[in-house]
Amino acid sequence: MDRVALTALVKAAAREAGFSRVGVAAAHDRPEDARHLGAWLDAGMHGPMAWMAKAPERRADPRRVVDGAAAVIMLALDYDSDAPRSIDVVGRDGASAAQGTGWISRYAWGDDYHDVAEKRLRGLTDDVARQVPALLGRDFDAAREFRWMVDYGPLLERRWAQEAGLGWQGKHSLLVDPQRGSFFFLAGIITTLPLLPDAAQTDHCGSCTRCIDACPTDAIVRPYVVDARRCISTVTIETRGELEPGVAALVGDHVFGCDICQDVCPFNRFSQASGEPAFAPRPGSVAPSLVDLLGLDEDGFRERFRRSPLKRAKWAGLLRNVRAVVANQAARSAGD
Ligand code: B12
Ligand code: SF4
Ligand code: SF4
Repeated sequence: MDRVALTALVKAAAREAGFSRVGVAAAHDRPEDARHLGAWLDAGMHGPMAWMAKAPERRADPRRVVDGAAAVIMLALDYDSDAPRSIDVVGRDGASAAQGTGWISRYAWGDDYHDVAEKRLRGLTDDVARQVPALLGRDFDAAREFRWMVDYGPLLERRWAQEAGLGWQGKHSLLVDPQRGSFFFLAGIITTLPLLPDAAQTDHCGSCTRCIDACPTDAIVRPYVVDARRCISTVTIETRGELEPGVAALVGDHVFGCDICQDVCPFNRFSQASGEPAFAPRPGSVAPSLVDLLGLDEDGFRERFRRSPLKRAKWAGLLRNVRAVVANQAARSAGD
């Protein structure tokens, strides 16, 4: 079989489907990752995300997920825009906070990336399933031989993406492309196709510690290790029910997600607007007015955040976060 032609076909189909970049890693066990993930889980760093603890050994070995897996195809989907960075708009320590304004993470300004990526993954799968049998000289059972996932599947996406050459895992734990920074999503496909692997990307963080120093909650407890319990992203998106007063104070001006560790990263100076219409900021998403958000009833929330990542927080969760931000800003002005 012509592995070069097979790999070229899959990569062309990925670009055709609308992914920004594609890379391939060979499927194998990564025992060190399994150990690190085990230590993270044992320390309880996954916080409220109990689903992360389900069958962790599968995340570090794709052959446990797909029988006969030979390769992992990793895909990037850029989402940056020309809109300002959070650190230039809302306060980090309260010093320059714009009163009455909150922050929604830039990944959440447009359509939900799960929907966008899944649609493209379906297109890519159909395309490959149509073309590949001629090269393989046999039938191709896409349902069994091509398992795709975005986020919730059993795959340490950033580790496999680093091995597939799409970037390196920075000290904030996110994947950074040396030319484009880190504002991109990932998706992965575990496949039986014997694709040719790309060269892994190497670490370019060097002695930099900007993300660690800038994190307002000290969630990056060691280089490459994020304690999700302390991360504003977890608190504002994944935590259900009311926030403990100490935790509510941690969110600062963030009503949904957090961009600080990425905004300070020098590699995001090279980041460019993706031009992807699905991720273009919807009106009112960049630095939204807290009064407007507080005024939303449940129907208004559904209407404004239809097909948006904010639906994950639900109306009650978003309003809880907005109330926390209002209280944080009131406490700051009282201290002025
Ligand atoms: C759970 C999760 C979260 C959790 C936990 C975050 C985390 N760092 O693990 C929370 C809710 C906090 C979160 C937040 C965010 N997330 Co998130 N998240 C995930 C998810 C579903 C799983 C991540 C995971 O496996 N964590 C487990 C830990 C143990 O894995 P790890 O950090 O990679 O750990 C490895 C290394 O650190 C290494 N390691 C450990 N110790 C040591 C020590 C040394 C010395 C070394 C070298 C290595 C090392 O080994 C570990 C195992 O391999 C992935 C999707 C996926 N399936 O992979 C998305 C994902 C990572 N998230 C994503 C995004 C965009 C975000 C946010 C930016 C969203 C936002 N703006 O609010 C923030 C960023 C916060 C941050 N700094 O991480 C993107 C990242 C894209 C990219 N360019 O990297 C992903 C890939 C989703 C996607 N499909 O696009 N997320
Ligand atoms: S997303 Fe925010 S809270 Fe989470 S690690 Fe990065 S800077 Fe810290
Ligand atoms: S801010 Fe510095 S340490 Fe953090 S990911 Fe970027 S280059 Fe690496």
